[in-house]
Amino acid sequence: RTFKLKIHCRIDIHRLNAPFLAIYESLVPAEEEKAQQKQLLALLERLVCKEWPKARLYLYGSCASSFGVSRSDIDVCLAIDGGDINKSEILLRLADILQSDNLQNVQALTRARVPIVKLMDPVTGISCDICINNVLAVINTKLLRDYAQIDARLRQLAFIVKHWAKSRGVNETYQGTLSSYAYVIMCIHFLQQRRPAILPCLQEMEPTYSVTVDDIECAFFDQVGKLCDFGSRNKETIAQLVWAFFNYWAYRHDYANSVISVRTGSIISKQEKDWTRRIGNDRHLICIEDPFEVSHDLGRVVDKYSIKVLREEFERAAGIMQYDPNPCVKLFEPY
Ligand code: 3AT
Ligand code: MG
Repeated sequence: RTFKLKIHCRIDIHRLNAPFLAIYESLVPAEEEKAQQKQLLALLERLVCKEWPKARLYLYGSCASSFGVSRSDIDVCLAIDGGDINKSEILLRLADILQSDNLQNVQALTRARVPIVKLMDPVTGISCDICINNVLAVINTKLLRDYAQIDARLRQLAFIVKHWAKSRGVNETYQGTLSSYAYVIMCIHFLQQRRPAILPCLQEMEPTYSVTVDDIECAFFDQVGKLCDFGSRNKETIAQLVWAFFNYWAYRHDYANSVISVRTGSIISKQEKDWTRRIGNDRHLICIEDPFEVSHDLGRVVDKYSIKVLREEFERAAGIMQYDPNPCVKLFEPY
């Protein structure tokens, strides 16, 4: 009986590969959009260098990590030297400069957790956030991009998970659900845990890249061209992985005791991290260790209401993948 059920499920799941790949393809940004992003970055570079000749601009976030879907905002980091810089002053000056160059909706958010200037380019319609000296984010972007180059299934899975999370309203940190960055880390962890593994743990390998930022040592193996066969012993397809991902977060993850850790390529205990109880606003109801800022739980935004919403959404998705005849529609239905 079990045998029959398994066969049944496999046939169904293979039938879903083409539609999932089609959804993935429809989300990948066109070359033209990438060119427009570069053009906007070049314009910003010119404006910034006039005022601060030694400053540099870096793209980070999903448009640089290769996890950006079509029409995403771009994230830019202004790197500016000097220990005694006043970020608010620079952001306000930057906002003035941008406004005078006809960029639209320019707003300096100097009190945000990560202070930024927001803007929209009227020529391309692209929106952009500029932060200052957020070097760790530039490095975690590189880590994500390097993982994406090892196995194509990571990018496929992450696009589908992000699309699902946006459609279902569970990609809203201000409402206590998870950031896009957290979802990508969840996908990397998941693919590290498959047997045979689809992704290695780059931070456990001999480092070929190493920088120290804010006293945090960021070191990992980044010659990923040498790893492009890594996942080839695992033949799971994108449809199987989407099914297993939701099943994992619905029924297999131990929310009470476990922390997922891409840094170690494993699961570690909440006890070990002292994440067993609420401290301040960090409730640790779903624990996702940041790969570099190890004291930082990417799930800390989740509260006792939103954890229910999240887990119900994982269960809904797992149920649809298991039983629905047309999961590619139902999964992404607006909530
Ligand atoms: P979208 O495609 O924009 O939804 P994203 O990956 O660009 O996804 P964000 O725009 O929210 O995500 O964030 C931009 C980058 O900032 C991603 C990551 O490098 C960094 N970042 C975001 N949230 C965190 C966090 N909680 N801890 C550390 N770095 C973060
Ligand atoms: Mg972004």
